[in-house]
Amino acid sequence: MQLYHYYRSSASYRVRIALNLKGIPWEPAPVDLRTAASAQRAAAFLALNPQGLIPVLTDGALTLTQSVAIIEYLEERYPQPPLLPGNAADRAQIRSLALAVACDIHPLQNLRVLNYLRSTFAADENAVNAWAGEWIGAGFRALEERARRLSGDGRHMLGGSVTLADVCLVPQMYNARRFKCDVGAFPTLRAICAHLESLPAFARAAPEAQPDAPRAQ
Ligand SMILES: N[C@@H](CCC(=O)N[C@@H](CS)C(=O)NCC(=O)O)C(=O)O
Repeated sequence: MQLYHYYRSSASYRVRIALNLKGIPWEPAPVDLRTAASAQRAAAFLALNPQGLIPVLTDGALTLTQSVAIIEYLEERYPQPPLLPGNAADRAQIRSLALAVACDIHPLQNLRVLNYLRSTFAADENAVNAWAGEWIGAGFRALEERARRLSGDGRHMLGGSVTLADVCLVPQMYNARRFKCDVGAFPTLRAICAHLESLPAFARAAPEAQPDAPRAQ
């Protein structure tokens, strides 16, 4: 399998975590999102994903977009370890936690949204960080409360094993730190992330562990 990704794309980070957790070998295909390259808008990439967004997973002749759909494909093809465990109600809760990140929090800090704020509303970096912090904060306040109720051990969003909800949380916490969001009010989410980030599958998926990440001089 080949994953078109960028080291600090949080949607890509989700898929890297899922691939690693399931022990699926994958080949990285870096797509440079920085303005000078804007490789996501090159014709060759748009042929893969007309949305001009990463991640894209190819598996033989199959091309898939949308990180959550990709992870559910992996879940069906490689059921162990399950990222959607339990009964129908558990799986609905897991999806609800994951989609709170993927549908409601993350899209508001996507590169094209932030670039629009910069170009159309002359937002400087402080304004961009304030925008991101507002929406991450609103989303995390609700997730903090839900994790307090649903986590079985204070180390996972729901129950006591890694699920799709955890796979989505960790990259979003990375984004929160990147945009200098104050995460002090979210002790449950921070404790869950501290545990997950210590797991090899998560550590190997981290932005700084990717070959396309800038190396310290
Ligand atoms: N809902 C999509 C979101 C994908 C997405 O927004 N990807 C970002 C990187 S995290 C991207 O490619 N941005 C490029 C741009 O905004 O031009 C998913 O979960 O895969």
